[in-house]
Parts: sequence; structure tokens; C-alpha cells
Amino acid sequence: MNDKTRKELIWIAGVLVVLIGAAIGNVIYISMHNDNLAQNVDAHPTYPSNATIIRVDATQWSWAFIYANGTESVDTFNVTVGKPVVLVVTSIKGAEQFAVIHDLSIPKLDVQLYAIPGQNNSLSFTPTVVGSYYFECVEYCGLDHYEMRGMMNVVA
Ligand SMILES: [Cu+2]
Repeated sequence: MNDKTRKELIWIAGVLVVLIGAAIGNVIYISMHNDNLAQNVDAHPTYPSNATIIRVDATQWSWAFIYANGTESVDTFNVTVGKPVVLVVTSIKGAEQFAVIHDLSIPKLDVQLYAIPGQNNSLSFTPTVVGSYYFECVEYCGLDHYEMRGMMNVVA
């Protein structure tokens, strides 16, 4: 075995020791911090009983907001100031397109919710200031993704 070969073997052995050490350390770390994050998720959250429940159907490429009484508006919706709102968001098939993943974001309210085919994702918030709030899709969802935007109007 010449000198170069020996140096190379030492390098390979050294790298292997570091990598195996990191792998073992990682397994030990993960097993010590094995918190199941899903335990903290409430799959059946309860919302305020006086909340306005709005179903949100995302399609390529618009948002439909459907109120409990059946009325529907597209790319805009109204909520009442000081009253809790529950958005129940999903993604549905459009006229000719497939159902794809969208993501509803109302940036000024820190509201963001994925619209996923076959899932109903919901969250609750209470708007406290009258005004118009821009919302948009923040998951690239095809050609006219940029069209998926509108206004939420908080009215008195
Ligand atoms: Cu979208």
C-alpha cells in the first residue's frame, strides 16, 4: 500500500466516522424529542356559536363564497365587524379543469388556509376594523393563478 492509498483510506474512514456519528446522534436526538405534533391538533375544533359560517370553494381560477342561506358571491365577500367568522375552505373541480390545491391568504389578518380537494379546512377569526381587505391565492395553481384575488369587506 503506497502513501497516497493510505491517506485516501484515512480520509474515507474519517468521513465515515463523522457521518455515522451524525446519523447516530440524529437518531438519539429525534427519539429524545419524539413529540407527536398531531396530538396538539384539534381535528374537531369548536367555534363560537354566533359565528358566520362561510363555505369557500376554490376553483381554477376563482373563489366562491357560500353563506349559510345559500347565497353565493365570487371573488368578494362581506363579514360583520366584531362577529366571529368561520371559513370552511376546499377546492373543487372547475368547468373543465381538475381540482388542484389553492391557498387562501388574507395577509392583513394573518389568515391563511389551504384549499385541498376532498378536505374541509376551517379557521375562525373575528374582524375588528371596518374596511376592505385584499385576499389572494398564494399557491401557484396554473395559468390564471394571479386572477384568484379579491376583497373581503368588513361592514358595520
Ligand atoms: Cu389558486
